[in-house]
Amino acid sequence: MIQPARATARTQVAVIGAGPAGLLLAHLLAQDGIDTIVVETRTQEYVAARIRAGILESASVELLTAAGLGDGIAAHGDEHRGIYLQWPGERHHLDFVDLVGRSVWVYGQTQVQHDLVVASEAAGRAVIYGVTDTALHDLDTDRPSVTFTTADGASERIEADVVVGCDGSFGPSRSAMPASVRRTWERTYPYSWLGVLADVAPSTDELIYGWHPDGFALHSMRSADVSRLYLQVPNGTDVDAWSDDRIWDSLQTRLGEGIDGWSLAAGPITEKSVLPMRSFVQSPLRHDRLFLAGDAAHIVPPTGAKGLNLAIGDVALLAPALAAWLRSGDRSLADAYSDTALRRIWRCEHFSWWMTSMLHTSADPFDAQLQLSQLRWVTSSNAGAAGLAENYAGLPFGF
Ligand code: FAS
Ligand code: PHB
Repeated sequence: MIQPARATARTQVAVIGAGPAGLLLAHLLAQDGIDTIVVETRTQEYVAARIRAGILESASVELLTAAGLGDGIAAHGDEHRGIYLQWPGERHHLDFVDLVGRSVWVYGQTQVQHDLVVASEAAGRAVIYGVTDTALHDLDTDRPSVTFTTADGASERIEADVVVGCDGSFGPSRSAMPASVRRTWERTYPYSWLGVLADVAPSTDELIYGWHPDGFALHSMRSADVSRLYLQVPNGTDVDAWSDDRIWDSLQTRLGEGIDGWSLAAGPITEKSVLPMRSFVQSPLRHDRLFLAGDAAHIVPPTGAKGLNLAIGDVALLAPALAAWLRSGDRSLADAYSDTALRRIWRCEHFSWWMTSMLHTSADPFDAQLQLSQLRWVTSSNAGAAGLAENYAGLPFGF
């Protein structure tokens, strides 16, 4: 059968994935006069509706604000001085502003994604949703390209100077890196998170990370009227095996045991899902004309609230690097991108593993004593608390 001719478009940077990494990269490149086309396999509505991260580091807020994307954060974000760490009978507040001079912000990824889509549409940027068969070609030449099938079945090609994989954990970009140069590290944890969104005012002013013999629990939030909570559950947990009553009872036990005068307000659960816990890094983040950013390059367990912030951090490095290369031929930042990004990635990988290991319980009583000892130290030692604060509140993008 004669293949239909591919319609071909031409741009400077072809971006695969319209999640926060892809749309923020296109936004920042546009501010440097660099043209992009973004292709996305899901619909815009699907991407917008995904319930994911909830915490922005100060550096992320500063970058988004400087890029003209801060109005939503200023109007609806909630600045937090720190978090609570607790175990049965004890709850301790760590004040990041006192400890390291930086705060964090509660502003959901869905809100970040909304702000990026609004900015993208206002600028008339090309984002093609609903594509299939995405494939990357000629990445080791000066004419790399991306081919795909559009939602209405047309075969298309984008020719670019550079291709950036912002296609998350399951996109094609990772494996487009030649096996001869790529290296991966991975750790799967022996537990998952059951996450719920509930139409009820939070029962705390700042996030509570709770160690408990029954398992870890986290009280987060999305607004003054919406709570976001998580429970450690075994891998393979069927979310339907957890009734709303069972969820609220477990959360009350794990977050309230021995905390006099405190109780958890329950309310209608509007979303619940089970999230597996994984650490993953792929190196390098660049080979010839292919770059990786965000979850396409790394995954962290959400305990350290780093996933979205790492994606923003990668793009904060990559956008100026590509702009320098494509506008003035200066490749120095592009050549340094992978090594620079990986330093911060591994710091966040370690912190996310450390928080996860400290707070998630196993059947091993020796582990439990180690965890409680670490929690007592972190909440009573200025040095221990500052170490957690420095990492949670976020290190400079160039770290
Ligand atoms: P994303 O995965 O957001 O975006 C990648 C995009 O590429 C997707 O829209 C995908 O559809 C698209 N794509 C994939 N294959 C493609 C193809 N072949 N062609 C075209 N497009 C393709 N982080 C936290 O900090 N806290 C949390 O609580 C938290 N919860 C999470 C819950 C879940 C279920 C998941 C999956 C992640 C969670 N994360 C959390 C991490 C998350 O926030 C990511 O770090 C963040 O979405 C990273 O953004 P991107 O790199 O843009 O990847
Ligand atoms: C969230 O609000 O979704 C959230 C907050 C902190 C985390 C993980 C998730 O560590």
